[in-house]
Amino acid sequence: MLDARCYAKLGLSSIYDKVLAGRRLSYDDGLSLFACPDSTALGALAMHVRARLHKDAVFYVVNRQINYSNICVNDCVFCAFRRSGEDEPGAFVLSKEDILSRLRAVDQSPLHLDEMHFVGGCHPSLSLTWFEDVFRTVRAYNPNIPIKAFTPVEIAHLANLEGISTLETLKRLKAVGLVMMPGGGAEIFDDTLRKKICPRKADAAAWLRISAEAHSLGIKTNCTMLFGHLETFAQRVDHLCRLREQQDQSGGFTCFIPLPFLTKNSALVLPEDKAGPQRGLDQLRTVAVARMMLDNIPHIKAYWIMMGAKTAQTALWYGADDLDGTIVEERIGHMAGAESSQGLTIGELEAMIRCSGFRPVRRNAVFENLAPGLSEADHAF
Ligand code: V47
Repeated sequence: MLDARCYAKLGLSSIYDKVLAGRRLSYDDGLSLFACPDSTALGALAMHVRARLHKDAVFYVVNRQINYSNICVNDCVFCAFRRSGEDEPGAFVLSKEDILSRLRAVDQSPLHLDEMHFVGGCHPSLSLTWFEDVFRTVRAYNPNIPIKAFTPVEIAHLANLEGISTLETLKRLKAVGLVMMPGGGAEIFDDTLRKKICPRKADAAAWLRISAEAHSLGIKTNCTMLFGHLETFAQRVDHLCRLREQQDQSGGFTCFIPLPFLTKNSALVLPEDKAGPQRGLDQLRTVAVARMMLDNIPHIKAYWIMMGAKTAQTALWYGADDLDGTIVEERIGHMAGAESSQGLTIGELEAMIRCSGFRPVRRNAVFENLAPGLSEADHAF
């Protein structure tokens, strides 16, 4: 599969050499990869990197997503989830009791939660104190459920509402149990495009700075890129390079999640040349390029909610090593037309992984392996 002659024909000899030697790819290499017409060749190289890091393991988490509200002061053009106020059809805000009853429902099932993933809009009045109270209530109910919550954008918003620094906000949230932050809100870092698609959101510099602050406190975070909208390949590569640079400095990114833009109910209408059926293959190519460029970020997630289960399975052969989890309930992707189900059982996730030729490994919110002790002999490749 990894035949040097094939990569020479594609003009990718130097990239091939670098990947095999574990050397860093440049910005220009990233552009060459996106320009390469042979997706299988990209996938095979990315697989080499992924196998070196994780052998045949594919990680999943038993989690419960809770979207606390979709009322949001930001007005991102792509977002189908956001509502401007309580009176708008489809707007919701969960009460503390709603949140607890969602957790109880899962907890009373045979599932044993390894992550509560808590995320929503930047609500105009839900305060830091209210969230502290929610987390205390969750921990009083069950102190063993790791809390993953708030993107850097939500942290910036909460700090602003409270009139304190983002670092202080993170410290207060850590004190009430925050162990992990999701990677949303990164969208695309390029300033000009960011101003067009999410003009009111914290900018790229703020997003990166807040991630670094979390890292400095020992809070692990993820990172994302929203792609398949108006961005160019150059803007994607720039986004990946900025994440890689930040990771060199602060080191706390655990997983990168490429999020394919879902178009339904979105005010962002794509031009014809961007909207066609080529989008599926583009997802796989983006996973592969990300795996090769992000040499300092351990995991790449194929988020089955947004990609759909079939593409997510295929992405495992293009460099992804994580599928996220059981989820149970999801709104951001589904309000934008995601055709995936709301949740998957452990059995379904494990079957998805095994049928793709990989070995399922259950992990917790911070990517600790919950089934340690497997020997090298267990690895298929
Ligand atoms: O920031 C919004 C994206 C993100 C659309 O860190 C859309 O483990 C596609 O970041 N089409 C939130 N994407 C979700 C997110 C996430 C999800 C799962 C796991 C993790 C993690 C993070 O969803 C937003 C935005 O980039 N988004 N609208 C849309 N129409």
